[in-house]
Amino acid sequence: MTNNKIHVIDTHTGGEPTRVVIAGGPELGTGPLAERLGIFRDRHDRFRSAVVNEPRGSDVMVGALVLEPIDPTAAAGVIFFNNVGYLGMCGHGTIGVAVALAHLGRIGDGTHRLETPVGTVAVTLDGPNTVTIDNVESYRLAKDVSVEVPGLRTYVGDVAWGGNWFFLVHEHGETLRVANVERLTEVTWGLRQALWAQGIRGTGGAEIDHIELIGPPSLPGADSKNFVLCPGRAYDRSPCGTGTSATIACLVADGRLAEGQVWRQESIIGSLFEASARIVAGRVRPRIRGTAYVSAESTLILDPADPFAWGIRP
Ligand code: PYC
Repeated sequence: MTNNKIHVIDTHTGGEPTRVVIAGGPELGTGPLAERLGIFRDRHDRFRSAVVNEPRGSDVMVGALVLEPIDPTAAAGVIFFNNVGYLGMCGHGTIGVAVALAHLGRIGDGTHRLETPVGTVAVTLDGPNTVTIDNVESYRLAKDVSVEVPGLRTYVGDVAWGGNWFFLVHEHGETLRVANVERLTEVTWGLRQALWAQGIRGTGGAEIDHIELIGPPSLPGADSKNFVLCPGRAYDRSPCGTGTSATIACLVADGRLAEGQVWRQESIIGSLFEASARIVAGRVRPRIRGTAYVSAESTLILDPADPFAWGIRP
């Protein structure tokens, strides 16, 4: 049973929205966040749809359910979700959650920990809008993997983990501009389907459900620009925190980025994250810095008489 009133704070991080659910979410128990995600998915999936899908949301909306953490010294637990399912981690969403918690006065400047289904991350708040994330360990699983996309061409890219699974492509022949998002969506959606069809997977057989095209920057001082296709076919308006983490892991693996060196990642709409690598016990822990703003604080109402109360689901 879910409450019929849901308290949310909407934020956007570099243009990418996050709807942060503060109260009114389903009861998921007190187990590890990965276990709670399983309960959410198996028993309360319509709540996900109610929060992020039309008519209240849109395909681009990412939800973040704020929960009690297991470790009482952590600030919160959080499960991220979107128009089609659930995310392991979400960088832009984590920045949005930290800004929403600060808006509520629940956290102040300084470093706090957030538990996610794929591990604990640290967030450092530097004023009301600027957040630095110390992300989960990130790594490249495979380099120079060829994938043939029927009707298009063969692409070569890297498979990497940054809190979600990514296929990162540099040589794609596309121009990364907002005016081209339909073409970029066609190419990246084709890549995702081809990866699956050709049995190219992440660790443990996980689907590679985020595709990142990388190209030259437009902003002065930026190092590169990306286009990231998310699992539900929407593109990330932000530079994608987990995608930038996967990029950082690949750059370190190639010897192109030293520990602490700053990498400025521009998004397809021209928003920016600053990223760097920390090396902890020989492993890459990316650090991502970005800004988010609160755009609304509201109550969602689930009216039992509303035929679309639980969202329009495919
Ligand atoms: O910022 O990590 C991210 C992200 C994943 C999907 C959308 N944004």
